[in-house]
Amino acid sequence: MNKSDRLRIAIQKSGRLSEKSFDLLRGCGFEFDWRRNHLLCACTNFPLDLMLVRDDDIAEFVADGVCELGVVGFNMLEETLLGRGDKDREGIQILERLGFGGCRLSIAIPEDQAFDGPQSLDGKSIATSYPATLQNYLEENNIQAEVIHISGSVEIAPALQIADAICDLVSTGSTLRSNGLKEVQTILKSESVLIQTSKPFSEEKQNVISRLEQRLKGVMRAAKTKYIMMNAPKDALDKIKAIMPGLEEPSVIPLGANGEKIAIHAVAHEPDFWSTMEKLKEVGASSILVVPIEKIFG
Ligand code: PRT
Ligand code: ZN
Repeated sequence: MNKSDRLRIAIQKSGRLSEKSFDLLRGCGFEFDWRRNHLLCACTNFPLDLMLVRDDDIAEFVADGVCELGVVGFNMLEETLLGRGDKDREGIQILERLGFGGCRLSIAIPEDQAFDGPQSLDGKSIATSYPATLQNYLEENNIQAEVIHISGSVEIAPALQIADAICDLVSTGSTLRSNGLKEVQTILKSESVLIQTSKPFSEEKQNVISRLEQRLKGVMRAAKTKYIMMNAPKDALDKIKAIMPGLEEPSVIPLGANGEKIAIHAVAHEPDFWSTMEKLKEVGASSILVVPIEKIFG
């Protein structure tokens, strides 16, 4: 393969998304020639190079075609594209929502102040590291407020009287609480996404992306799926299927001489296996084993 046919993917070098981004790629079977403080890190068993950069630069690099793929928070993607005047996201394509790095971009005000809907922000000043996203929200909602761009520690702006309100990322809400603020309006919900450039690239690279995407889907599907085994009275089978609608074609094996008991083995998709196991026990299932699945393919 030509050197220029190696795919480039930008991920966060160090921060909240780094470990999960790495884990996902390692889960796909990619091994890396890891060198400390290098910007580029070659994959030794797949035509792929990692670009390790700040999260602020990822969407920019992908939109400019410096790399074909990137893993970035939707919040940062939106901010970058709006900042480039690309409201319709023409510069990139979202390939996958990755299910980690969940947070929301919200407006918060001092706890002791009243809020009667977004219009109460009229005439106020709002400090944020997301000026383009906030400006877009204000314009779409016809709110006349001043956007004050600050790059870090946004949550202390009201106490320092730099702004009346803030617009920042929230996950647990504890940063807001410990700064005497309350969340009053969510303007964007976010999670990490896999993005692809809209700039043209070779067919060879497109094939590599398709292979990478297929592996990624396999890893993500496996994360939500378990292999479940249990014993149960024969007449409980229908009740068990009703408890687990995500059960895929279970194998049912008669147990003992009279076949009154059965063993059930199946792949299952369940949001909460603990509560499912409790319900299974109630209908007579016993020896319930839930086993993780590493990969699902095909
Ligand atoms: O150095 P680099 O520029 O790469 O990293 P960074 O410091 O700018 O970003 P980083 O690592 O903090 O965040 C990277 C991405 O993680 C963000 O763009 C989001 O997509 C995602 N993410 C998820 C979060 C949070 N949750 C989050 N809680 N990013 C930041 N926060 C901060 C928030 O800004 C606030 O200060 O955490 C605080 C609030 O958290 P709670 O739990 O107290 O509500
Ligand atoms: Zn950053």
